[in-house]
Amino acid sequence: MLLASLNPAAVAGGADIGDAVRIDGAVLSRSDLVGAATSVAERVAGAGRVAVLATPTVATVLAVTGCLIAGVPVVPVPADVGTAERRHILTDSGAQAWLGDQPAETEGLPHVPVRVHARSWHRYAEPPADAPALIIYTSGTTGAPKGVVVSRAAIAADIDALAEAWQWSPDDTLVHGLPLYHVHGLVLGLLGSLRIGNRFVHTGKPTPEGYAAAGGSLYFGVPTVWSRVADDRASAWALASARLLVSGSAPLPVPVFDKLVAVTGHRPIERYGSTESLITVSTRVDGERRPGWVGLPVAGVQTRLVDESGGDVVHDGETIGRLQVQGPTLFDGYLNRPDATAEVLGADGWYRTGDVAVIDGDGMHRIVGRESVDLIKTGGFRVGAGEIETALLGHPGVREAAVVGLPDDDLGQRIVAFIVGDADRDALINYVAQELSIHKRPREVRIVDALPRNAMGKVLKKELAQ
Ligand code: MLC
Ligand code: AMP
Repeated sequence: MLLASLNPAAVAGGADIGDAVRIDGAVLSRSDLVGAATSVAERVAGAGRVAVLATPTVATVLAVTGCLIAGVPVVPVPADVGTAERRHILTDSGAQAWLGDQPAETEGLPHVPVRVHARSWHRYAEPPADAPALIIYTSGTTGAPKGVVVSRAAIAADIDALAEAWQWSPDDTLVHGLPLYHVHGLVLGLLGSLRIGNRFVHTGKPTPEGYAAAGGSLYFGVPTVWSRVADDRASAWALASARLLVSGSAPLPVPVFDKLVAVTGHRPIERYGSTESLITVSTRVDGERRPGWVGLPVAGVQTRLVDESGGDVVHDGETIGRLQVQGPTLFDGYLNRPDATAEVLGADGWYRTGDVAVIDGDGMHRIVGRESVDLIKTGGFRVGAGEIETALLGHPGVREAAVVGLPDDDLGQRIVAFIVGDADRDALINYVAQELSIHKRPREVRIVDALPRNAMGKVLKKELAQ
């Protein structure tokens, strides 16, 4: 069973915990979760796909859980989504309804609210393991985001592998304040907790104060969050009593790792993955936690490094290769995009991550960077330069646009747009926030006379980045 801790028999048999989920000021017991989510399941059973505006609320928790009970694939929609991106996700996914919190604009679809106090004790048969659980939209270097089809089996395999690496158990209290529309917050944080059976606390926003007040044993954060925690000594000290701090979704800078050790006493666990592969590499509770390195493949996963012609790259800790991964945690493909799927997922089952890495003689992995400058990681969010450029070109004041990710102490990379045209900088930032999503907005707009281009007319992004 994917959400093993919600097995009605176990809950009825006394395996309930009174505060299984804490979110947005509400508390749900295990029995509340089963009863209310099954009631949601009764209302959506038989639907092809439903969209959930993934705000951090009880409604979102019950909507996602209810769909997983009924075997209805969920399309999580970013809580801060804008107009064009919302329309794209709904059209591309073919979602038939909105479930849970009400979106600003329904795009003509029915909205089904979640009744938090309704209960059903109907018992659904467990859907097939290879059935899709989630369709998570994620950015590529160009074009609109693609829907990554993630199966129930992939989620189960990933959570189990991480539980083994981290000694994650029902005794844990897992705390995070990350978005519930990506792998980190949703798959690992929420679904992980509902599979393992630990208490789950969502802090609303991932603030140092929120983390300090939550009294957890297991904390998840992106590097931006850990950097902010490390700079807040009082909050950081409150995490000293935790069991494990885990960082992922983007590179954890070595100085932040070192500072966390100094202020919390913890050497954080680092783990690496993606929407397409889920989490494939991690340091272990019982293993070395080396700053700047993301660890070993988790149980069931294989990795390899290849050169430009596909040949094996030596594992000497120095020679850089393109990282590929294989195993039970991989996605099924991009929805409606066999072409894009074939580009990254070989017939041999290896997923080409687009990341470049080194592996040392002990199998430890270090992520060196991305193959393409056009995929930006900002605050742990993956954002394609192309989608922002396309959005900006839709503004009447923009003639040319080039977007790059520049190094940023807080966000890792910050989105910077270079514009040829005549427009107000703040208006352009707001325009992207309203069209795509707030977290995809450029943090900075620079108006230039011309973009540097090569003889073929291609923008020289490396020059812009300097
Ligand atoms: C700012 N705001 C605006 C705005 N500018 N609102 C409207 N229009 C504008 N132009 C508002 C926002 O709504 C928000 O309000 C507030 O300003 C701050 O927003 P922000 O600047 O975006 O927040 P920031 O502090 O920069 O966010 C940092 C962060 C965030 C770390 C909290 O980046 C984050 O949550 N990152 C997590 C990403 C993640 O989970 N990635 C996992 C991908 S899965 P208000 O009121 O809402 O605060 C993956 C796999 C794996 O990668 O390996 O894990
Ligand atoms: P996403 O699909 O949003 O999960 O983004 C996946 C990408 O995030 C990966 O391909 C990496 O580029 C990056 N990433 C995730 N975790 C790490 C990590 N621990 N260190 C470095 N990069 C990471």
